[in-house]
Amino acid sequence: MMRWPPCSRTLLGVCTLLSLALLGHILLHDLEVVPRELRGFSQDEIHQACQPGASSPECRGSPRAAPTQCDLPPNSRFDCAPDKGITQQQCEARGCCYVPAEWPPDAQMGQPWCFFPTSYPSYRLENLTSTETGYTATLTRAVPTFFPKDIMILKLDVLMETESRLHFTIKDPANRRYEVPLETPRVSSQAPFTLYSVEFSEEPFGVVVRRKLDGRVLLNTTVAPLFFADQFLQLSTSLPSHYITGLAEHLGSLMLSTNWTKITLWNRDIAPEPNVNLYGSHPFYLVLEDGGLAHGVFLLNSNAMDVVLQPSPALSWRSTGGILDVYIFLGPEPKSVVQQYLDVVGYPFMPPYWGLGFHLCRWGYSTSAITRQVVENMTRAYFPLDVQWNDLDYMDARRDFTFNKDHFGDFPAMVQELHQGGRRYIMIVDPAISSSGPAGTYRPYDEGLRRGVFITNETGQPLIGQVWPGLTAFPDFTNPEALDWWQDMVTEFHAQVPFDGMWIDMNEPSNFVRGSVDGCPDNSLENPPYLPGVVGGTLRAATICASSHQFLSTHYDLHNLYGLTEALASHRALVKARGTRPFVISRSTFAGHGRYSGHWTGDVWSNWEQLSYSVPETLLFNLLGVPLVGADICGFLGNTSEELCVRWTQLGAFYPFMRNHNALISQEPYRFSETAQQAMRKAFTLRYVLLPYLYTLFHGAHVRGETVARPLFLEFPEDPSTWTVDRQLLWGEALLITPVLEAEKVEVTGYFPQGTWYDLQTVPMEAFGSLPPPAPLTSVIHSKGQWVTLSAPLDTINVHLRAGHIIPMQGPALTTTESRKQPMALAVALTASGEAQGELFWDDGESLGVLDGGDYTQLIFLAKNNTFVNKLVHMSSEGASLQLRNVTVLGVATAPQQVLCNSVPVSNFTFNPDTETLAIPVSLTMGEQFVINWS
Ligand code: MIG
Repeated sequence: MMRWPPCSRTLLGVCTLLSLALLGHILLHDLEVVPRELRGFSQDEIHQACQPGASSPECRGSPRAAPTQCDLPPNSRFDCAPDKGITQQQCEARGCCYVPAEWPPDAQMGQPWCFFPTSYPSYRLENLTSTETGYTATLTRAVPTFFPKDIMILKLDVLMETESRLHFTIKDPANRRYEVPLETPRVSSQAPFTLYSVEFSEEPFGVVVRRKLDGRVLLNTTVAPLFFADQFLQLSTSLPSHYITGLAEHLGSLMLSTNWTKITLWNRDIAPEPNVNLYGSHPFYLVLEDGGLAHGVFLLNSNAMDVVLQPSPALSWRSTGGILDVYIFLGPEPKSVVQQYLDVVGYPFMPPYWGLGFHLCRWGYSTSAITRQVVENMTRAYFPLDVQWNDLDYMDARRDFTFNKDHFGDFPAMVQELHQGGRRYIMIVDPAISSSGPAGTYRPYDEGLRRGVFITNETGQPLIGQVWPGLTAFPDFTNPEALDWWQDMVTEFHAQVPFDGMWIDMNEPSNFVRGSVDGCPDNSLENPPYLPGVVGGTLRAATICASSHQFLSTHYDLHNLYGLTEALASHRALVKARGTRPFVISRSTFAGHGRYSGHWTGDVWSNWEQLSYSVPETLLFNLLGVPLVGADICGFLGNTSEELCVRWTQLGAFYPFMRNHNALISQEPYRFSETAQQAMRKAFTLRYVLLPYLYTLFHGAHVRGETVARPLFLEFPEDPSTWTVDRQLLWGEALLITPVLEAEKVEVTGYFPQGTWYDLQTVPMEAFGSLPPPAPLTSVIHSKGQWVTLSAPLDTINVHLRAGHIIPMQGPALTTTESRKQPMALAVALTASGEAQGELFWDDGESLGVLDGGDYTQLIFLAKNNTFVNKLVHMSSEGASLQLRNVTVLGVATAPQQVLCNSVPVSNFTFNPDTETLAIPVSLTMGEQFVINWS
């Protein structure tokens, strides 16, 4: 039960309001309750600056801002010239304050010289009324802003949807504007109790959201004026802390800098570098508050936008269209914030088991013979390989749904052979469809034309750009007909080549010419009054014309959804073509992408910097509900070094999606020295041994909205030292991975939260054959919450098992088809009080609908008082027959005299007093209930 908020004197009105609201009697007059110190500015001040009815274009005739209203600390100044650089005169003509300022050290952008006075006009709240779900009100603006087409009357809807989720929208009541076509939960009545309270400021209009528990203000939009013009929407808020993450996709540390940072969301094909708009857009952030509570905010808007962070701290959303559709998630734990966000955008899809194995790809496997050879080389060198890939090389003239009859003449046979070897096959598919051949020669285009699936230009003809096959048209995946057409193309091609998954690239969408081969028209969508900080200085850079037409709206509105909609189309098509769980990996993404597909981080360079950036990127996508993510192992652009490739393979073994891929240069594991290969093999073995645990984590993501790879702060939010850790990752709750991310290092320093951490490599896994013998000493870390320097020779990636957890493991093999038949083992890591718990989810690894059909096995493991048991939550025959051969208990302080398994003495147990490890060979199946105890 949550406590009632403290009713301090200033807040009396609020508490009154809330209590009354609960009783269903809202006194609307009580709403003038935002405490003065929270307000951006007062009513009097507003009247001073801009008399209602004034009409000059720049604050329409307002007098210069009075000097006192300009007396704001630099960090609290909100930019009054977001659209362009302006002179003092122009600034003051806007009714704003002009104060030149130094560029703050280390800031990504300068602080504004022209900023809003406290009195700058905004909207006024009127007619606030209660509804079934919350409140509704009208917002009116008396004075236009300096952007064209202000919407002077708006409708506010506040929906108190769940205990922890508040939702509000601001729209134009007179004209329907574009809204993101994402299916979101509909709620018909107000939550009976909420963790938040909502307050409104009447004039200037603002929303203030507090956490009832401690009264902390999580959102306060009164800090700057609200803008709602046709092509410029701005909503600013204070932030309760400097610890903010999210707002993908960008390259950089996990925590964003509030020292004047701009994040631009406009999906773009570009080799990742810091401070530029990248392939995906996720307008969601998570903030860690003092004490370790957390909240999140999601702006459901897909238009090109900037998000500005400043040191007060505050955040401004600046979007170029759509509506303001805002969700606030109260947590209070960071884990719950992620889950609450995913309740809105969707939980991740469940990948097939084989998708968690190793994937190998290269741009330049130019024939099927070479591709086969690669697979054979992997096997010869004893490297696992689950999925072989091909890049553009397989295609005929780089056209989708074709294959090159000279170089890949036996393509279907090659894929069938992979299947016979227990492997799977994936090939690249680009969205752009070749449009240049004579009619009747290329079915995807002919059919697409006939069915009207392509994005059109101003003349109503398919917009033509240029991508790999030459001239191309772009399917519009927001058109239901295009989904069916795509499904037909996929199914027909699958009937020829029985591929297993799709790699969807170039779906920002990427275009080698700006806009189209005919350029773009000159209109306000192409040249918006506010242009976010996009690379290339125009919306059409590396993509198609913003004003081109799609089924649901203009490309201007839908651009950021291109990858998501193609992922949905591909996911759906694969279900149809194959009838088992789809596997799609996409470059471009949007909020909610994880429902349909995973993501790889694009064209990263083979260098150490990119290696280390891949950790925060992986963590970030997990927070965004896209757990199936990874970078190209050993790097994509440029040439890797052996050492880099070893370290990258070690880290890559802990990417949820593990693929080695490169442009043109060979970097398969077997290319390197025997020493390097040994080191890599060790990492591969760890990966394959841990797959049952990884799969169980994906199940948790799929059914509970959990993360797979997760930042330390998710598990240890109350320890602020964890908040900025982004060179280590956790797998679930139990495994802490501390990779080496720098050249020529044989040690690595990592943060170990308070507790006991067991070096996973001390678990005797001889049973599995291929792991090296236990490493000596330093194996157990008893941490007070501290940085620990670990030994990390080239053949080692440090993996620690957290006390209190039990993980399932399985013998490795060269494919998951084989490893799934191996016996299992359990590692039981006891806390000081001797307890631990864990879980296993198991099914056939690829069928659809196993949860509904009940064809799965779910077990819980519990250890306590020198006793270890399993609990059968759900059983199916597949899981029931899994063999369990080994139980290793870590943290057994005194040598046991006797071990019993189901009351039968185990004679051949071993105990290592140095590592406090008790190894118990058993002969059980997972489907039988067991009790193991030691004394
Ligand atoms: O313009 O298909 O990010 O992984 O190898 C480059 C060729 C197109 C970009 C992808 C990369 C892929 C490459 N593609």
